[in-house]
Amino acid sequence: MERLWLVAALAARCSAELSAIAVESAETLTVKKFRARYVRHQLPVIIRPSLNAPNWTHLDFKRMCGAGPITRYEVQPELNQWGGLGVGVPMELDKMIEELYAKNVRTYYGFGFDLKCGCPPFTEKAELLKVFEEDRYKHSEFGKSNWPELIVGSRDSFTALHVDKGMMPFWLKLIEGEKDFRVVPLPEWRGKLDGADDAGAPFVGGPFPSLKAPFDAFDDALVERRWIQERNASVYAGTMEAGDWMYIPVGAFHGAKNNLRTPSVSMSGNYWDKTHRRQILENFCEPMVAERGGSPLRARTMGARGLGIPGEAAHTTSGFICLDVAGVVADPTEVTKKPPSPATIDAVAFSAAPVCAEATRASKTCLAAQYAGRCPDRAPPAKGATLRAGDLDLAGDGDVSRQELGVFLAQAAAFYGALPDDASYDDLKAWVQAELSAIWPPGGPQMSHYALDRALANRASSWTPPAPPKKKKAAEL
Ligand SMILES: O=C(O)CCC(=O)C(=O)O
Repeated sequence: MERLWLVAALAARCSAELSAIAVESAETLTVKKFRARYVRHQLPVIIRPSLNAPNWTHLDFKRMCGAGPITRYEVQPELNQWGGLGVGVPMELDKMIEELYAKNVRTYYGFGFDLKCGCPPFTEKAELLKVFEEDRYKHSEFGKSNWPELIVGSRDSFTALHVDKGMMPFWLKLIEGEKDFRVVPLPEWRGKLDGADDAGAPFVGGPFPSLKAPFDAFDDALVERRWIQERNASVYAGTMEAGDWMYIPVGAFHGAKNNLRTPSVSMSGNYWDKTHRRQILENFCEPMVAERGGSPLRARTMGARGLGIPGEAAHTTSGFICLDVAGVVADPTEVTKKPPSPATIDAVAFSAAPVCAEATRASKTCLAAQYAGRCPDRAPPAKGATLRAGDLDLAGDGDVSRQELGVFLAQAAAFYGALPDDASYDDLKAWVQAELSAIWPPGGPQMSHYALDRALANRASSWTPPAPPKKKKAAEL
């Protein structure tokens, strides 16, 4: 009996190891297989293309993209901020690349360089992997505008484990260098590493997960003992070579460490497509509504403004992203054309039919000089403009898009009591889309502020509160 126990204990010990992140060939992994094996099971995967893919280096980026803006962070895990990084300092990309490749540089990370606007010579040639092409996030007024972004990291720099805003899935292509990834998928950490009543649990759970205290996820012996053996969680590890792509599923904790010998250059983007919709709604949006408490309709539609937090033009809220994911403010004209395949980043970023014809997020956020000749000239968005309650122009760029009007209508449904307090995202979608189509039909031309005011005033007269539930007759009681 004792011997049996010993064998079982030894087996448990041996199995308390990191799990390997699967590696798939880009040539054989179809979109269908990718969705069935990885998206559905919320598992990470490394996708490796054939050797004849173009070989870009940091020198190409220095030459092609020049002095565009990037933000430099020092790796400071002790601060326990997002990704274990300190305060960001604005820099020029070519200077940052020079600095990273010099000797004895500190552990720096550069984030946020907008490849779409800042580096057309690259995006016109670089292809986006087929499995990420149906991205809907790039159409959102409320997500990050710098899609895809260039990330550069010094030797031995790393990002501490974190979950991306709104639990958004994430892809990253390593262009130069080598990266080790550690990933804890959502089904592996929830209930095991985030216990609300468990003081020893390493993660804060819920819709806005984070590390409770700094923890070195690259110390494999520590992870194997504290998380895998003691808490029975599966933690995934994998090494990316130059050219590889990484997929990080909805709500997964992830972090990466750059090689000791060489700095790294990568491009990445948050994204979601129809196969992630339900996962985001169930794991992020609905728990966020529950956590905010009070009226579910207000929690679904208010964003920062309804909660009395002063909004900023540059500030985007997760609540607005949920309205987009749920299809409440989605514009059907933006998903009409699929890019030809294999598609360059440029073709994908500018694939929506009205991109150049009308104001859309991509054309609005690119500085006129950078996109001269392709899209209408536009002034850059006003920085730091403060939103007032009632403003429609959430992005603060001088235009009102159908998505922004959609948010306003969703909020009006709550203010005017046009929908019951417990209206679901689907109820909101039906009401907002009907109102949107009446005011500004899909594909219709940009409306002036005056025309919008008039149309809204007209519709508002029909926004009557739903009838209160009928009182039961005495006999029924
Ligand atoms: O390259 C890295 O360190 C990973 C970056 C990352 O995880 C992110 O941007 O969310």
